[in-house]
Amino acid sequence: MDRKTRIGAAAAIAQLSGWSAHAERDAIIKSFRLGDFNRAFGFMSRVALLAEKLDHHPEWFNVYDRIEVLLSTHDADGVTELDLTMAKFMDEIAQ
Ligand code: H2B
Repeated sequence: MDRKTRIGAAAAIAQLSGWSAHAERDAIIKSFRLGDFNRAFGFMSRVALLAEKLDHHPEWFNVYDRIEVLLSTHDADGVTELDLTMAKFMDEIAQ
């Protein structure tokens, strides 16, 4: 399947833990709490490198150790395999 084929938020969260479907958009969201700003920024830096590699970029909001993430594929107007890949990577490095 093409990585930009829409799978939808429900299918994505069924394969993840701690992610929710956005109320208005076909998008998945999660709030990460990483303990301090250094860890939060390190997390964002690692995600930024993957985002550039995949040409797929998160929407996020950061205050100190908290990062609110929203993943959706704008070109597909919804959640795709690319969002799933990115969500799994975030979960992996947030440990
Ligand atoms: N990020 C996300 N989340 N969705 C996209 O559809 C997308 C992107 N498209 N990053 C890419 C960039 C596109 O705009 C460029 C031109 O390839």
